[in-house]
Amino acid sequence: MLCQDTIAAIATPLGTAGVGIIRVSGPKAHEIARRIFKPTAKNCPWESHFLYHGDIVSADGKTILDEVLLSCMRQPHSFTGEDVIEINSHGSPLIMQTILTQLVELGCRLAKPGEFSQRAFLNNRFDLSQAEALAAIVSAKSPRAYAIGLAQLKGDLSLEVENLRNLLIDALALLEIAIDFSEDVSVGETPEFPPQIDSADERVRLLLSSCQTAKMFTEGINVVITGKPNVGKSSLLNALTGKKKAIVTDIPGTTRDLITDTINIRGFPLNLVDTAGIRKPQNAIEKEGIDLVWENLAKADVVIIILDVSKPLTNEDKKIIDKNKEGNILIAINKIDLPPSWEIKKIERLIPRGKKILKISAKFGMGLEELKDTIVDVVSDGMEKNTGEVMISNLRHKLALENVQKKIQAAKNSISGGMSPEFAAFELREALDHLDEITGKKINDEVLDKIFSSFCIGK
Ligand SMILES: Nc1nc2c(ncn2[C@@H]2O[C@H](COP(=O)(O)OP(=O)(O)OP(=O)(O)O)[C@@H](O)[C@H]2O)c(=O)[nH]1
Ligand SMILES: [Mg+2]
Repeated sequence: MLCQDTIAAIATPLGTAGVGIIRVSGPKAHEIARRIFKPTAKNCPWESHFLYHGDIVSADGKTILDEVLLSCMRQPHSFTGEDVIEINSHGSPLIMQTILTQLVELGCRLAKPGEFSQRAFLNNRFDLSQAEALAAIVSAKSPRAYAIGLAQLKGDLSLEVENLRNLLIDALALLEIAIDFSEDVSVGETPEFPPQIDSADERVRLLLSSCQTAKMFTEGINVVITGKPNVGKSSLLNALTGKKKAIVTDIPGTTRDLITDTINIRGFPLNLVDTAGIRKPQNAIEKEGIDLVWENLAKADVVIIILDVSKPLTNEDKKIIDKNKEGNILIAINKIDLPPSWEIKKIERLIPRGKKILKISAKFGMGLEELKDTIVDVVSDGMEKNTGEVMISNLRHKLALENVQKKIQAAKNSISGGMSPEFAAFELREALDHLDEITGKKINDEVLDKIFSSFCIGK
């Protein structure tokens, strides 16, 4: 499906850089390139997939705007499947904008966000899940998130969806046969159960079980640091990030706002959140800060509760432990460089068995490596160990798969309930429709527009 209009956009981030890329796609791409580009070589062959050196000139041909490298890719062998040109200009926002303006004057339309990818999808260069993987790669926060996106881009998820489709289609074929012969089945006899339904069900279950792990790799693990004032929460944030992100003083109640930063541990992005110390608030500002802490504790994947070993434990410490102890917590006993004023055994009695207790000195960097490892252990403990398989990292795919699962379940129920095979066939056809939403085989234009509009301009 080739589009009528030719679109153009700056494909690199707007800012100063060595090189910037302006991308043009559509039926007039080459004609426009010939008008705006003066090649250095006398006999420029304008062959596809070659890079040419020359100048970009103004529409009247009188002014040189920049010295560039230009590549042309003829359809269908281009990113979008259309005629494409890419201009590698100098990376000045002013130059790139000037070239883009020229392109528009010569008949290009400014591309909408994600429009190049949308055209690639419409021209079957890849399916929808692969297009989404492209966007995920661009915004990946960790090497593992990148790897998940890359596997999806290479078609791992598309292949798994295809395998699932085949299982459901085979099951449907068996059900159709059963429908044709249903008059021969006597009343009360349960129709044959196509084994492919169970196989498909198991594969969908496995895919869905990867969501939580994938989400942690892509969005990161939310680690909230809590404790009463002055125990060393901000010191820990600074020590873990290696930056002076938060103000550290010996005045209790220093931190009020949430202070966040992300670090990467074993491929997981850890979104660290330093918070206000929890105590009876002394003023309205501190109260707001402490309210924020409780909100964030509810959303945390892991809570680090800090206790100061150099000062006596108080009811505030106990209250913080008590309110969080059922979640994913780990206790960091801080300031171990100072003489202790209580014994660790005291804490063991306050928390459920199996919760981790670590000794650290945020100020002197002691015990931090173990702490980082333990944070990842705490979250990865509950995950299914299927990280080598295809992973689902996109909410839209997850929702579609949940619907597939519901429909498969409905099909199973109807067969085991002795209903006519037509009912199960109906459910499986709906399961197939939901499956096709993932790859975009069956999806309405509005949803498509919405998906692609969340991509970057020039992508
Ligand atoms: N000796 C020692 N002092 C520490 C350690 N960690 C923090 N401190 C000191 O404890 C004081 C409080 O540290 P902060 O990191 O500001 O504590 P906080 O928990 O963020 O305090 P609030 O923001 O007030 O809730 C500062 O004087 C730090 O230098 C440590 O491991 N050893
Ligand atoms: Mg602080």
